[in-house]
Amino acid sequence: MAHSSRSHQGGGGDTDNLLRSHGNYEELAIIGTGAYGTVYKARDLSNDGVIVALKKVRVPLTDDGVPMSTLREIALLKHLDKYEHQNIVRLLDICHGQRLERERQLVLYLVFEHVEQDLASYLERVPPPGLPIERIKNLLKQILTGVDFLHTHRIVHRDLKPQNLLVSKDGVVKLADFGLAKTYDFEMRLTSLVVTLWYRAPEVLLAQPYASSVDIWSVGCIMAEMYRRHPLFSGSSEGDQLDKIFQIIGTPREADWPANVSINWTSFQCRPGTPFRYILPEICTAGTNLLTQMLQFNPAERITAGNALNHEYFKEDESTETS
Ligand code: 0RS
Repeated sequence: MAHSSRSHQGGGGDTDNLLRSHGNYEELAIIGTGAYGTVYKARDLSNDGVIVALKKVRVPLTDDGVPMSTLREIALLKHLDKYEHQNIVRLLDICHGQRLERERQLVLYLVFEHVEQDLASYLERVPPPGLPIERIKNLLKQILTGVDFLHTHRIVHRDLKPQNLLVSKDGVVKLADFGLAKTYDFEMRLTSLVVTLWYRAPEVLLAQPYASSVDIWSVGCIMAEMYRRHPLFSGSSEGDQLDKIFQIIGTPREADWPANVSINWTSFQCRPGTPFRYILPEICTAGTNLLTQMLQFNPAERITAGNALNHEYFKEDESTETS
């Protein structure tokens, strides 16, 4: 059973069919702590001391053991990894740690390839006058390629931001922090960690149902940030975040305001918006057009990742020479 690559498809109802009991990892440093748990830089002692990213997550146990939803998420992560997509961080292993019977929790170790840098520190280190336009385009294309892959497999990341977009030393962008443990919003509220609202789509801020279009909103915010080297919308609360969004994209019409939301449309000033070319003086016409299609208030009007990749913005460099 342990040798069958498809063993995780079988419905054993227990993690032992799915996971090795433990690996041999030496934790070197904490990379980050968040709602997801803790990510360590670690050494794989059973594999030549290779450096890995070790993510410790706690999953709740039910009377029947590990929840079916968790098993499905693990199977999905393992399935996705088989594609070896260049813009998705590799999942090397999943092991289980101790069962905390009293706390009704199981500790899982997700072992990922370690990537040197995140996009946030990459952008911070860019000297003035900022990234060359061609580099912005290349990074954006890679991000959209990764997002399109996730969406094709019906995964919504929900929390794309420069901190979980990793950049390898060869300049390859890899999406991290998706899948497992995204369902533990309950725990998230218990930990008093500050989560950034800056890349959140309006419908998420308004606690509306969401779809893959929330990721496109985040990519739009990240695109603008690559030009500006500052966040586009740096709100300090849900209301403040929406207000900052409307200063740029304009306040939506009352007819576009979703029903049954706790924040009233009337609590926002009516703003005309600010053209992107004032905020991003370097951006070209095609870039403005693409960004506008990503930052639509109405999620149904937002461009998809696949269509964004076919946008003229990515085809432009030849045509600009003919001026
Ligand atoms: C100052 C806040 C920032 O190799 C990094 C890696 C890094 C990884 C890696 C690989 C696979 C993850 C990380 C991962 C898993 C949740 C995650 C959440 C955020 C980011 C990655 C996650 N502090 C310093 C720079 N920084 C982010 C925190 C870095 C730098 C290098 N290599 N993660 N994060 N999955 N789960």
